[in-house]
Order: sequence, then structure tokens, then C-alpha cells
Amino acid sequence: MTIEKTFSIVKPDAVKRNLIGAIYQRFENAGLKIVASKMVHLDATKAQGFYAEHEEKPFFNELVEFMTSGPVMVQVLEGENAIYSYRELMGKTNPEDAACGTIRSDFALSMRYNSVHGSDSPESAAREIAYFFTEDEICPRD
Ligand code: IDP
Repeated sequence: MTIEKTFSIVKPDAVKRNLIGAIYQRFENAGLKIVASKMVHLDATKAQGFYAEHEEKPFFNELVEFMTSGPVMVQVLEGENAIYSYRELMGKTNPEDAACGTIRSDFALSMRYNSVHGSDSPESAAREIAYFFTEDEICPRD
């Protein structure tokens, strides 16, 4: 059994539609514990740094514009194989391809406005958690 931490964002489209509680419920129902959480309104520099790997992509500027368009919830989730299991819970990037019952299938509006982010590897999880949280903001849970 590998207990991991992963990084998650409830994106502006979901916060605007008052879906924070519904999405947090999905995390908890799936056995993922919230061990850190806060609301932030990203500025362009913070969003560009977060998505630096996509800098050359045609959708980069619109992605940054979207991610700075309103507050987001950022959280650290902990659980067994949390990185993979949260990616499965989110569903594919494009909600049209996301499996039934996934967060993106149920809540996302489009490929861009897709409601949630989740780390895709242990390296990304470590980088992304540290990008938003200090060690002492992460609370150990039983
Ligand atoms: P992921 O969030 O499923 O890991 P990535 O490929 O890392 O997907 O893309 C990051 C984010 O950029 C997506 O979640 C989505 O909001 C946005 N995005 C990705 N591809 C496109 C696209 O082709 N058009 C518009 N937005 C996109």
C-alpha cells in the first residue's frame, strides 16, 4: 500500500458555479483525504509558472486567462495511490472523452473549462504542492 500526496485545483469555472462542495465530496467519497486547502486568485505570473510546461502550446494564453478569471481552490489530497486514483476520478482532459461518473464528465464545460486539475506524476505532485503550500500548511491526518 503506497500512501501518496497529490495536488488538486478546483478551477474558476467550477468555483463560479458553486461546485466546491460537490467536488470535495467526490474526493472524500473516493477515499482521498484533504490535508491542505485554500482559496486563491492567481495572477498571470503565478498561473504562467504553474503551467510553464505548456508555454509553447497554442492554448497557453487562453489557459492563463481562464485560470486567472476568478478564485480557485487549491488542495493537497492524500490516499492510497493518490496520484493515479485522483487522475482516474477526474477523467480525461476533454469531458467528451471522460468516463461516466468522473468529475470532468459530470461537471466540466469543455476541454478548457474542465473544472479540476490533478498532478500527473510523483515529480509534478512534489513540484505543484511546493508551488502553493509550505510544509507547515499540510496537516497530517489519521
Ligand atoms: P490535464 O489537466 O488533463 O493534465 P493538460 O494537457 O496538462 O491536461 O492541459 C492543461 C490544461 O490546459 C487542461 O486541463 C485544460 O484546461 C487546458 N487545455 C488542454 N488542452 C487544451 C486545448 O486543446 N484547448 C483548450 N484548453 C486546453
